[in-house]
Amino acid sequence: MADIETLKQETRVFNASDAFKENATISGMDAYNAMCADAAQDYEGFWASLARENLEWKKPFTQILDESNAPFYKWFDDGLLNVSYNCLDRNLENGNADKIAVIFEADGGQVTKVTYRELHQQVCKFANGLKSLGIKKSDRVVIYMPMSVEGIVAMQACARIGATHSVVFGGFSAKSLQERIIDAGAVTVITADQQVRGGKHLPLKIIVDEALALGGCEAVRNVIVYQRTGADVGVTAGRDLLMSELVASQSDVCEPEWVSAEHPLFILYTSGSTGTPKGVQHSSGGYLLWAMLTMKWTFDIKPDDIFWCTADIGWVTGHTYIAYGPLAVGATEIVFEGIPTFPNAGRFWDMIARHKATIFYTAPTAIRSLIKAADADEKIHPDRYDLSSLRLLGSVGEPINPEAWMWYYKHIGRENCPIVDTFWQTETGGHMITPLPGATPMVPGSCTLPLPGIMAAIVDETGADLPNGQGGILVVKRPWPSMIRTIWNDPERFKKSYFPEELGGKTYLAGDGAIRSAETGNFTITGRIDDVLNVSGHRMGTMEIESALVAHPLVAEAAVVGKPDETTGESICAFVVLKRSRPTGDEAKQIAKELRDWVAKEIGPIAKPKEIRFGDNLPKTRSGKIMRRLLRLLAKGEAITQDISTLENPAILDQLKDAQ
Ligand code: 6R9
Repeated sequence: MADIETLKQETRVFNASDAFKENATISGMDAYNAMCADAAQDYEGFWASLARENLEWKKPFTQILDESNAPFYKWFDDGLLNVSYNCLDRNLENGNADKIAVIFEADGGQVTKVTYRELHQQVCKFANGLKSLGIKKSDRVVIYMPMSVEGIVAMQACARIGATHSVVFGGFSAKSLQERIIDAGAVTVITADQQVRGGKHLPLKIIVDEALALGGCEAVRNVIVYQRTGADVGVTAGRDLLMSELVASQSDVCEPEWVSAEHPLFILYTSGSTGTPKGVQHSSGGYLLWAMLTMKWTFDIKPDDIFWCTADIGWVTGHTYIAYGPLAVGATEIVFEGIPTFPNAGRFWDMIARHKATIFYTAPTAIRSLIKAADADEKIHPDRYDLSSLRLLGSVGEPINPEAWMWYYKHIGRENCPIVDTFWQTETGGHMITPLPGATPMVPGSCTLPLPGIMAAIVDETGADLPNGQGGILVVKRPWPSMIRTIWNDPERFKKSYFPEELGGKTYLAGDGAIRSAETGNFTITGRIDDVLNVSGHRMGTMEIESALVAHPLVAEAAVVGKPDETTGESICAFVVLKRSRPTGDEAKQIAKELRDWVAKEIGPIAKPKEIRFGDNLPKTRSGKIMRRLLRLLAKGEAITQDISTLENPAILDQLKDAQ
């Protein structure tokens, strides 16, 4: 992985071809600068006209931005609309009824195509089904589903009736699912019997049963099961229903529930630096506006495009760039059930060629692992596939190192596709800092410039602006339409986490460090400034993993740090003190395995520590604080040259030096 010093010295610059530029929605830097100037001159007017042009309102808004209760900002609050209407009905009215909305490819390769008309029907039927169960506006519905058309239908159906969904990634454990069901106060869980990934059938419904059995989920009246594999997963009478039976007798007409632009469309849980995951609450109007604008600005979406975002609907990228954005702009999108390495690591390239994808959006971690795979096996090297349909590439989830960028550019884009390195977060709802493909000169490893109207800046701990060339804290100085509205059930934590008093209480704190180039003003993200890890683009709090470890009967104390990893960006390294004597050799290996499995059960397999090291103690200051900066160095295998005079027990460092 390139470090920040190498990134700062990155001098390569790439531009879109003239042909791309000419046809681009935002063409050339003058156009970009003009939009930024418009936003700066009349901030509210800028967003208001975009919201009028892009969204269809049942009742137009008269208020634009309401800052009276900052930082609980409101946008377009008195306007009424429906997100599902904007994504589906609108396409039936404007000539897209028979256009393919979704090309679904199953793990095993079966392809199903769904038109806008069919998707609309499915959503209306399911929405009526939900209503028949008594689910109504503002109820919360947890969705624990595989990548599927039905998953998108479930989300859209909730939006149609004004229920707030909370999608939980299918890799989370029963315990994580239970915590989210309880926090959201869900009345229904929508799931599938099983999910199919890499040829394996994995449980979903059984995990829902386990989650509900853990207790505290009494608000859940029903579990709706989409039959993906038809496996026998048991039925709890009076509670469980098959999705197919629920929709069978439903009408395909469902009047949308018209809601305020501020109505919570969804809650999505994400990791913070402390405590339990935070339920990030998003709006309807501002959020959908952003999904549409970024489809147009960043992805330059055109009617003939075949758009493919490889994310899972369990993450925010799958919300904005699978479930909502592509549909709201009437695009055709690919939805993929499986994994990039099955049946072999050429799957993505094969799918691009077969479906003639034009825009491809994935994560650096996938790119890095596919580079490795291509190096190891000539037969699945992307050069062997016809990728000529591609015209634009995107990256999301973590910093992309310049070498991976160059490989992506050369071997996937064939030096003919701009790459948009999109920086954003669950909390921001959509892209924030990213090249505009027909305008911004691209620099490998840099997310370049903020979108028009996004007042991103780099400041020090007191909130004072830093000059370009000096690294600091990334903030956004003005509210924007798709920003997080609050943390569900915890407005105080919302204020503390994102609008801290030290920065004046009105500046959004992203939680990332960044630096701007002295020459170009380009932003480069330098990584999280809090205790959040990014493993394969998945966000995880070190505290969450530590709590899971100490919940194991053998563990006395645990500290978790991130370690740079060539493929996954970061990997999890846990330092553990047991209640018994420090294990070594085979016994250490055995206990380490047991702890890994334990964490997988507590949180999910994505949170398994790659490395576990045992000590008699952890390095602590005399006041008893764990010295994490030393643990980070130990994890990296670097020599400790800093002052360790405040360290209570220096001998411990030797013990923790080596992985077991
Ligand atoms: C969309 C998404 C957010 C965190 C964010 C940052 C990292 C995302 C990035 C990036 C550098 C990019 N991140 N995109 N870092 N360059 N293009 O990933 O949301 O899961 O909430 O993660 O991911 O650290 O703060 P989320």
